[in-house]
Amino acid sequence: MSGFTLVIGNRTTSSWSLRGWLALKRTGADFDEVMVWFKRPETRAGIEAHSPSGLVPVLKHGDTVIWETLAIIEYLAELYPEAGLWPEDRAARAHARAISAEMHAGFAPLRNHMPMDLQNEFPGQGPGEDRGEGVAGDIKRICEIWRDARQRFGAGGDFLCGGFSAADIMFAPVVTRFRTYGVDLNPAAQAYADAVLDQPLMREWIEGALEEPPPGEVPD
Ligand SMILES: N[C@@H](CCC(=O)N[C@@H](CS)C(=O)NCC(=O)O)C(=O)O
Repeated sequence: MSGFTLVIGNRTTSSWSLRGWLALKRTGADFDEVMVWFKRPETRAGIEAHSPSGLVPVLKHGDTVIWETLAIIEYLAELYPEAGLWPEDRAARAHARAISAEMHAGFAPLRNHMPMDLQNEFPGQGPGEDRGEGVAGDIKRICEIWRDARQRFGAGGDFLCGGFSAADIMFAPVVTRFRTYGVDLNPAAQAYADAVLDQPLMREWIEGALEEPPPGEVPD
């Protein structure tokens, strides 16, 4: 047992939990999972019992408590360099870190107006539809990021910098949002999105989400 505990929210809607879980699963390490159900009277206390920021995911490793997804990724990348969370090539690694940081810090309109929901699809909300102020710009920038990374660093595989890396982990919830909200993508962006959705760990998370009760209806 490697002594990790990962505290997450429910799989259907917790996009940051998906990122932390993917990063930890990529290391191959065993871990215990603590799930805090969202939208319940006890949710706040449940998260605050583990998280100094009041947010999940949180990674616990012995006495070490790590919150903030990028810090979790960096911690795991140091412990498990062989997991390839960051690309080996320095330029690709810098690029992967830049786009991961951009994802982490930005795209508030997309997050607010297109929340992750792995149990539902909202068809008919095509590109001409009004998704909310700023969302179209976010989608455009994300597609640029994907195209640029794929062109410059993606030759070795199907993902942004070739192999499945932390950059793909950071964009994975966005891929699901594009599917949920029926965003039309150009063929290259769609091929990338399909590769992410077909990644085995992504499939495992989504299968778990589909087995959950609908958000708001949680088991006693
Ligand atoms: N900046 C944080 C964001 C974490 C975050 O926003 N987590 C959401 C879930 S996806 C949360 O814990 N929300 C608590 C709540 O809704 O009560 C990170 O990188 O981990």
